[in-house]
Amino acid sequence: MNGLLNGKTVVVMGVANERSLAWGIAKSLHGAGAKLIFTYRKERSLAKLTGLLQDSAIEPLMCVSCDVNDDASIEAAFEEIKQQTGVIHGLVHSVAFAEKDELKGEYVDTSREGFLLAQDTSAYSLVAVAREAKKLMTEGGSIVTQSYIGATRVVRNYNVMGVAKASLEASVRYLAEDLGKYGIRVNAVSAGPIRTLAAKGVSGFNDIMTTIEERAPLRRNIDQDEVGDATLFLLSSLSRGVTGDVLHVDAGYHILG
Ligand code: KAL
Repeated sequence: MNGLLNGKTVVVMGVANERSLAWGIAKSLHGAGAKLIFTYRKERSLAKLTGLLQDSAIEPLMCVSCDVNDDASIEAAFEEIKQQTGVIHGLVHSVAFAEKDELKGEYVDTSREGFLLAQDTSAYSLVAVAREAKKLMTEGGSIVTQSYIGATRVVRNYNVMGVAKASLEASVRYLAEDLGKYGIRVNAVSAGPIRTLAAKGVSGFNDIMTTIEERAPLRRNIDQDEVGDATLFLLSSLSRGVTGDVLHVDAGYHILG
């Protein structure tokens, strides 16, 4: 317990199972003394989350249903959170989705529907939740989302998600400008590849992990706990002068030419 977030309340969106980046983040935030609120979409995720919380002896303030593709659901979730706590200090957005069919082959074949679904779930969702979170961040706050290097470079198969992450990172900058005057900071973590449920069954994932091991400055991959601690830094006052930024937690891979 390092106490960096003592007395702070943080909403964490996107725990699907123990491998989720959001779960690594939740553990770091709990260790820093934060009170945690979780949002989930699928009932299966709630069941997983409840089990994880019990096993780790983490007592959440609440778990609330939130479908980020639906404005009414987002508004209802934050209204429930408001009733429970009044004020929040942090928001972790760790949510993304693209149809499996769009994550292989050529980007040029992306369908209009697939493009819009990826943008809606993975990028617009940050804008929508930031708007609601802002109303509850009356003492200032920090918002952190999760990106990937496919936002700025072409990574095979990432395709429509790369364009969605580019949109997400641009949103981080525009939101940082809008919310800065309220003492609210907005940043992204760009994590190296991690074997999560979202990555499951996607072709080429193993090769990407091997490349990182061979080429990244640290010659290894990174894990959920490292993403958790970097996100903790961005949520805490240690990063009080940082906003609109993308922090790479990728063993240094992004500096390579
Ligand atoms: C180049 C990489 C290899 C993988 C390529 C694409 C990964 C895209 C991530 C995206 C979020 C995955 C999906 O939406 C998968 C979805 O179609 C099917 N899966 C699900 O529905 C599961 C059950 C749920 C939990 O997933 C979601 N999203 O709800 C990128 C790798 C190296 C790095 C990764 C995985 C980056 C990233 O963005 O996650």
